[in-house]
Amino acid sequence: MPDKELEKGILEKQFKRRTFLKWSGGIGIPLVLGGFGASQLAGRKEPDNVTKAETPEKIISTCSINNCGGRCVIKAHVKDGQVVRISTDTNEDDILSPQMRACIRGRGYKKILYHPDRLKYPMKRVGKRGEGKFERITWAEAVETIANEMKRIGETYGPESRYVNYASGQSWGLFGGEFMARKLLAMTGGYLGFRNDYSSGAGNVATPYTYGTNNTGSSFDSLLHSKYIILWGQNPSENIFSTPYTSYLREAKKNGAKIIVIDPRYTDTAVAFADDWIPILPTTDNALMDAMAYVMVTENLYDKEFVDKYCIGFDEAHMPDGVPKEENLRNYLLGKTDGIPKTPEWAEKICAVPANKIREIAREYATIKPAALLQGWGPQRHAYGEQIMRGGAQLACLTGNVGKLGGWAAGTGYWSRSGIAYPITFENPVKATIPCFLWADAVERGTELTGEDGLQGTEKLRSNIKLIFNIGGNMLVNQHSDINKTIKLLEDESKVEFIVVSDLFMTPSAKYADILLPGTTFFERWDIGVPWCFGDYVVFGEKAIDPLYECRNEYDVFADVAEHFGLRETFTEGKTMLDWVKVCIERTRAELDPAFPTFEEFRKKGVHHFSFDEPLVGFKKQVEDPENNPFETPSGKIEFFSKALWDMEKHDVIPPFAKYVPAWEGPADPLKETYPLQLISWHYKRRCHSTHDNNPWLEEAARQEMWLNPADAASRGLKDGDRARVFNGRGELTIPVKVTSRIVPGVAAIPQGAWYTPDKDGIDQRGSINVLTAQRPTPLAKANPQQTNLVEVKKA
Ligand SMILES: Nc1nc2c(c(=O)[nH]1)N[C@H]1C(S)=C(S)[C@@H](COP(=O)(O)OP(=O)(O)OC[C@H]3O[C@@H](n4cnc5c(=O)[nH]c(N)nc54)[C@H](O)[C@@H]3O)O[C@H]1N2
Ligand SMILES: Nc1nc2c(c(=O)[nH]1)N[C@H]1C(S)=C(S)[C@@H](COP(=O)(O)OP(=O)(O)OC[C@H]3O[C@@H](n4cnc5c(=O)[nH]c(N)nc54)[C@H](O)[C@@H]3O)O[C@H]1N2
Ligand SMILES: [Mo]
Repeated sequence: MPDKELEKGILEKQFKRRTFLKWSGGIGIPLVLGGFGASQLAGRKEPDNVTKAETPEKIISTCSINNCGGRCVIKAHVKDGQVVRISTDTNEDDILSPQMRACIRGRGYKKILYHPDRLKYPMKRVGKRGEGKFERITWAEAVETIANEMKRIGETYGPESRYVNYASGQSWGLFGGEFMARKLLAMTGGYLGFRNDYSSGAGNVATPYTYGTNNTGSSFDSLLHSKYIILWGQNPSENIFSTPYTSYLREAKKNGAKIIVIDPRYTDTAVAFADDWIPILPTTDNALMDAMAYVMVTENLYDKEFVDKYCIGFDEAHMPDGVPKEENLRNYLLGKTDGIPKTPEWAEKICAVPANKIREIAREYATIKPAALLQGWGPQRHAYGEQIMRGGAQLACLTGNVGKLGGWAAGTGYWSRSGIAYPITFENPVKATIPCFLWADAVERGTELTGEDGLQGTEKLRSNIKLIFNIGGNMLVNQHSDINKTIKLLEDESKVEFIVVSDLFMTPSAKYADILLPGTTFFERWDIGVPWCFGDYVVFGEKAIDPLYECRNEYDVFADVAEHFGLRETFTEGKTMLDWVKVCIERTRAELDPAFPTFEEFRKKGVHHFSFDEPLVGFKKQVEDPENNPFETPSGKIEFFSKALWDMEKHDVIPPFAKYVPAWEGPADPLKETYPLQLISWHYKRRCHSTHDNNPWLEEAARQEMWLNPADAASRGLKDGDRARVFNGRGELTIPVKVTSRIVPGVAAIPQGAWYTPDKDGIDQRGSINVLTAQRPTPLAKANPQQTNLVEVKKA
């Protein structure tokens, strides 16, 4: 059926159904009003005079596996082979097994599933790369071309020339297309691997220098015991780390916890939860942290016993061997090494938080116990993002809140105590890896990369990247930094010689494909939705409808490609996706958790909650019994001072303990005279990155707009709703302005993920922030600094 008609047909059916509901005495209304669960409705009888629908609607429980941190229950109401409506979890909402309610994105997914612009058949590029001209081909031709190019490029340049780009659009199920592409390449000679991610890249590398691990968090139910909670650059009301996280914050608040939000923006989280909002200039958090530590130390509020017993590097008496003893944290704070005491007045000038406020929160955090400092990752997607993650950890230790119920160790904050047995495995014969953020560098100058750049597993690469699989991701163009630079690189067909993209839409990245494949949505396949490590649940993903048009699962496509190498059986192990789902469940029951439901039980329940007797407390055993449980650091202690970092001898940008390092394109950069505003982005409630940018319902719910403080707007003659040009040396975009005192003066914020939509002069018309961001990596982790940008704004 042509798409427009399909969509129209569905709307008509929906309308009929609404009429039906009206007559049937209001079933569904209590859910809209809130407060009533399905159980209250179960006993109701339909009046006899209602006309029955001809084919009954079937409700199928499935799950989105896009890369937000939650997984939720998406109930597809299927009639005549079409999803006519979406509802969500109606189980009783209990704090120990909370409802897995879908948010606006999940509930609005029908507009993606049946979007008229869905890719419908495989295509090959016919114009210049990036021009967006494609021609329909058969699946046989698509598969054969991919197999031939894999072979040709592998034979000409070696396996290190083949790369699967970071792509998170379907990464939280069993069959992420990018993962299946890696298996395919691993089986046929190998590929250049990557390490780390775009999410918490700086933190992932930095935090272990303090604690030996990134597993520094506690389970969210531990927050019910906290008396004071600092959400440092974290916005869970809008960006989902775990579906029920905010339920725990709500309970914590009911229990009397005071909640502080530190963010340049008065976020939805601040609106919903904060007793106090501390606005701050981006990139300057470590100045605030240093001053808080200064107050704790000079007012003798810090937990001396904890610091002496568990930490090294605080003072001369606790320094590692082989380093100058005076280079300790305490001397730095007091100004003994550099002549600058890190007083609140010193910090105020840098971060714009009033000195008295700094004193107040330092005193509160040091004295109200237990207290939890949770760090978001927005603050570490910055030029020196490593510092903020170690800085938060330093404060958690100074206040002695580590290893205690209701405390929190800060840092990256991973925790995990639930899981399933992941059935599909493979090994890449190529051991070389790059940091994921450096893929464009590996296209441009891969053979020149060294260990200094973060190349590992080999001294030198034998080739630049020549082939890219970009599967279920928009990183090729939209989500990576400096779009204008990246597209120039991709347009040069002598550099990357072959690009395969699989997606649902003609995204900015898809335009750069040589072969473009139409993927399926989660409604069209079997799967299991796995939350990020912060979740104690898994969600069943039943196939609700057959794939639309000629859309295909990457698993099946790559099995066909494997066949060209005589490796179909090796790729599939003789299994369909449904078989793998069953294997996963059986192995989870056998190897991990005998109480895990069977396939049919899980399918019926839709969601499985793992249950625990008590909260998980990060570093509990290290703190309760340190002799038998050393930290996983070189010293076995918490390392304020890391000798490993000291030995790198780049103390100005990689200091041995966390401290404020003024950022390039931060508030102290002379470039501010040309580009006076700091520009940050955030993860928006109406999108998962770039996914849903084309969803009309969500555009209505929350449009793409830039936040600007009234003072900055007035000095530029901008009124609320005006269109503005935003530009710097890397690019330019236009976007409507929301003039609001919900953002600190001197800072502009654009929600990340809008689709790059250039006009004929290359000026983005949609507000795609990555035309303005930089490809300069952070010094230690080589991570993405996509929040560190200076720009100017003018009326368009
Ligand atoms: N400026 C700036 N840039 C950022 C960030 C930032 O904060 N600021 N954040 C970074 C972070 S943390 C991340 S994780 C990355 C995310 O960047 P990406 O991993 O690229 O995520 P998405 O943009 O959501 O792209 C997912 C793509 O998959 C497609 N898709 C969705 N579902 C399916 C499916 O089932 N099958 C197939 N075949 N395709 C599907 C969608 O249409 C979409 O095009 O962005 C990074 N970029
Ligand atoms: N709805 C939704 N949920 C999501 C996602 C999504 O795209 N949409 N993406 C998921 C993914 S992959 C990730 S990695 C996470 C991202 O999770 P985070 O990285 O934590 O989210 P962000 O919104 O990028 O940043 C959080 C906050 O940091 C603030 N911030 C920016 N710079 C600074 C600074 O210098 N200092 C301080 N103190 N605050 C600063 C921003 O204003 C923002 O409110 O979210 C996940 N959840
Ligand atoms: Mo992310």
